[in-house]
Amino acid sequence: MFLAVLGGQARAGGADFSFVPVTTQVSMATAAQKPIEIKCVDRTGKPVSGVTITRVRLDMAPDGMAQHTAAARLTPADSPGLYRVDAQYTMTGRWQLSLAAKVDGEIETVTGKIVFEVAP
Ligand SMILES: [Cu+2]
Repeated sequence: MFLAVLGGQARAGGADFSFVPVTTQVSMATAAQKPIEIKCVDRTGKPVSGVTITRVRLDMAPDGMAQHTAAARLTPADSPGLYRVDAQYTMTGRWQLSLAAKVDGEIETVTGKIVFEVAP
């Protein structure tokens, strides 16, 4: 019994969690009121609580502008694993959010990339 539990934990890893977008489009004009939201989920798609975001990068790599960055701040929203992404977008097009996080009970760092569209 004890060994079986250890075996299960050994197979778990950072890849057991992922970041997914709740919305994939945001308007530059209303981004402050209606920001992009993302959530951290487990393999079954269930939202995960106990997430600490450790790194955030926002850039336009999907449109060939990896050097075009913007500051981004993730704020926990009102349900587990859900975050709103506050950013000052300076251009329409596709933006990529690169994330690293720690999840309670998981030793490995969880990473993820989310691409979304910024419309006028
Ligand atoms: Cu750009």
